[in-house]
Amino acid sequence: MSTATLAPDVDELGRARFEELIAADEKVEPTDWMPDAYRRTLIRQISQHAHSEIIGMQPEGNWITRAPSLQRKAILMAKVQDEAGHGLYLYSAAQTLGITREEMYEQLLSGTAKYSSIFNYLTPSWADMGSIGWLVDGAAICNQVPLCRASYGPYARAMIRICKEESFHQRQGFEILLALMNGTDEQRAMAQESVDRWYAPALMMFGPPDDASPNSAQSMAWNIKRFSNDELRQRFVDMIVPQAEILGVTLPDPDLRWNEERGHWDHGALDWDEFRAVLSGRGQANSIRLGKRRRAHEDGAWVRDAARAYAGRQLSEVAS
Ligand code: BYC
Repeated sequence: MSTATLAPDVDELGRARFEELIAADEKVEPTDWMPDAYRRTLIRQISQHAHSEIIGMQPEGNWITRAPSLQRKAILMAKVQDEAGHGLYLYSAAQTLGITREEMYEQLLSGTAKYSSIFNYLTPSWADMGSIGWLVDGAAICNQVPLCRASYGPYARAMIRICKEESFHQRQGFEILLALMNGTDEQRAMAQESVDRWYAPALMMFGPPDDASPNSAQSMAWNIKRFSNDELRQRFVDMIVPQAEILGVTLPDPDLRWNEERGHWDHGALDWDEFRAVLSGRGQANSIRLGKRRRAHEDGAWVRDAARAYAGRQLSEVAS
């Protein structure tokens, strides 16, 4: 029998097994057969998530040398290092799908891969470290806890550890803002001004509204996404309204009100033109973020060369 006649049977068996796994809500592992589109979707989402973690080190890295105390500096350094770690777990998870790390870096550096819109905003004040922790990591947790149950095993397992660390990140941000809100009038004004800038961009992190989200339906059918973009955005708003009250900050949304019938907080419309502009490279900091990443990659070339030369020598010693 020729391979040409065998191949469809192998694919059919693989497809049936894949559909069984998805229907039973079990994990798909790297050695399992999977449809090309499922593989491509995962590579897109996981690599973009990894890029977001790596680019996401910059807005906070900007404040490490200017943190207001030794303790704040130590905490911020630990958080930024965690983000590097998250990027590495995620690149490793994506590599199990057959893409190399070099290909992913190339997509990021050439601007063909996206990373989260939120990291294209500037961090001009110390209070932004609080807002990033509270709002950005808070939004990340709402989005990422369901990803711990994503159907692709390596992604789901990476997300479990990431979510544990994100919880600490959110608390440290909340605590920075709480300290400022318990401080002087100037400190309170600094915290409020920062929350005013980060609130809407944080809500946009969840992606376009459901009726403008081309990937959601298929990703939900494959158990990659468990909730829609709007459902998760709603969860986030419901979570932060009482937290804002504890902090004593005002959320900059005149349409924010409790909807008795729905049992949720209604929020105002978001500026999706701004979101699209940021995605197309016209945000406050797109060129700063990518420029810095490209320079870091070039500066690190000697480390990669040295590691390759060392690995080559080890291999030739084993072979001889
Ligand atoms: N920014 O059909 P949709 C962190 C794109 S890092 C940019 O709804 P999907 C942290 C989307 O990719 C957190 N692009 O897509 C790190 C798609 O374009 P493509 C990062 C966005 O994939 C350091 C198009 O819009 N989190 O926490 O079903 C310090 C249509 O969207 C955005 C993740 O990456 C956006 N905000 O759903 C502190 C989570 N939103 O790819 C904190 C994992 C949408 O077709 N990712 N787009 O060209 C996801 O959960 C999903 O990919 C999304 C989008 C919910 C983001």
